[in-house]
Amino acid sequence: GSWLQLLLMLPGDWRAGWLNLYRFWQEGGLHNVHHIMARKFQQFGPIYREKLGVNETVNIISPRDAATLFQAEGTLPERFRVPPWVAYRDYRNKPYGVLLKKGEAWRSDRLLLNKEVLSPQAVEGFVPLLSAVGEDFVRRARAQVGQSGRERWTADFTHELFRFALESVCHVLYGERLGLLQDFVDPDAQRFIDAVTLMFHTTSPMLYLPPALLRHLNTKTWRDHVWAWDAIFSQADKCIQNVYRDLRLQRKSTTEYMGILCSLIMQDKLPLDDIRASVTEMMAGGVDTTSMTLQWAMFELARSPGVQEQLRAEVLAAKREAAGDRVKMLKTIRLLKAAIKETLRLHPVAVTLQRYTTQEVVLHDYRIPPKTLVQVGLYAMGRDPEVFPKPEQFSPQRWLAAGPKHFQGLSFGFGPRQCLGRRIAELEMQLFLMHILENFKIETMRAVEVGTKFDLILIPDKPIYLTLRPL
Ligand code: HEM
Ligand code: 2DC
Repeated sequence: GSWLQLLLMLPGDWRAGWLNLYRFWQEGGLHNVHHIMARKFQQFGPIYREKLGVNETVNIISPRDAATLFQAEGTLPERFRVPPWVAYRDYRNKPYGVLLKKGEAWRSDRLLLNKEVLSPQAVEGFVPLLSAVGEDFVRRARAQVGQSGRERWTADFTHELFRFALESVCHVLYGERLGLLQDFVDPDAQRFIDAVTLMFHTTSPMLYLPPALLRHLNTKTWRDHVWAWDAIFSQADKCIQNVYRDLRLQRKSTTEYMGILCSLIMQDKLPLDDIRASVTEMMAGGVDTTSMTLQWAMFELARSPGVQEQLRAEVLAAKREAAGDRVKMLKTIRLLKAAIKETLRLHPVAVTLQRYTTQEVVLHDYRIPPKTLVQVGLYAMGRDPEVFPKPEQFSPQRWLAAGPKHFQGLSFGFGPRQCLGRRIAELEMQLFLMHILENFKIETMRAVEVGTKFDLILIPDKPIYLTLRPL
């Protein structure tokens, strides 16, 4: 009774879910989820209730409320399960990986994966693998500079970075190179990249519909979505089969690190189907996320030459001191790490973080009942002047200054359900930027304003042109 009453008091548009969805659609909400949320926080204050289609949520923006939410999440946290992703797996009878699993089944898989993917020991082994891909990018960029005949390389780097990101994640997953930073690009790999982009793109129009309805709809969006996941699963399966075969035929050298998949197979603790499901998710999750973040990072550094110089000085000093030892270098590049955090503050991949409450929580004096879907407006929080003074300023230094940073850096989520690929992503981005800063000046043409578009993940709303100029 009292729960209901308190929920009823929450501000927001939550009475007419379908009408709200219709309005949302009309307003062009599909690609503007982040702007609409920011506006609702302005209109309703730091907590509001909403209903879109079948989805009811309570939305919060302050780090304090986020802390309350996450501290009450328990040992089996659950986030919003993206309906079309669930619907695809049920339709094709594919197993869920950690991304979509729930309860104890999620937890046991996740604990085994954490050891191979997230633990400090495992992660140190990724350094040479990811650094090598960064070096290849530099080599390719130098070749492009040479070909241009103009002492620089100017381009929209989207596709180059997609290939860099897929090459990186596959190197750590499979211990093998795909060769995507060469002139000839394997068409199957390119198809995988296109499929991941299409998969994200076709997810957003179906986000607010129930999974049961989705596969009975024979719309183009659903068919494209199925095509995209099919392409993702079949390409990942090929990579997995290759490794499996090499392992059986003892073609893998046992002296060097052989990759996450090999370790998981040899440990023999997780059934092969579950390994495959989660490795497929990691391969797909490793493309658009890091590449878009790197693109934003280079854009911000191009627009703030002063910050760029500071970072370069830090990286070059670290290199001298560590005599080129990348593991050592990574321990001293504080400002570069802060620059990545700062990039993700302004340009988060995930518009929100979400959790289903398992017990009553009190957020801003409202009692929220169990089983409520609560969303932390990550994009809105990153641009809230109450949380980040002068939010429009790109200032990595703000992360190093004194003062509380409690629940402010949430770009990879929080707790046991946080991003599984976090350490891979961070290392990959740190090493990439280290190599770039050691070799090139990053410039951008004019003061072109680039906005943000929601395409399930947040991406630039227009192409970004960048110039790399050898130092
Ligand atoms: C989950 C962000 C890169 C794989 C998540 C979540 C966020 C996130 C916010 C939800 C966390 C939560 O609910 O608390 C990012 C960002 C990335 C990135 C900002 C890069 C800039 C990657 C990469 C991989 C990956 C490279 C694969 C290697 C996953 C998986 C999950 C996840 C599998 C689901 C984990 C689970 O439910 O147990 N990511 N991600 N992500 N991410 Fe990432
Ligand atoms: C999208 O309202 C908007 O890391 C929804 O690497 C709420 C929501 C739920 C889950 C989020 C999703 C949003 C954005 C993309 C995320 C996803 C969880 C994991 C996924 C943040 C905010 C991502 C990109 C993974 C994707 C792995 C996949 C390709 C197998």
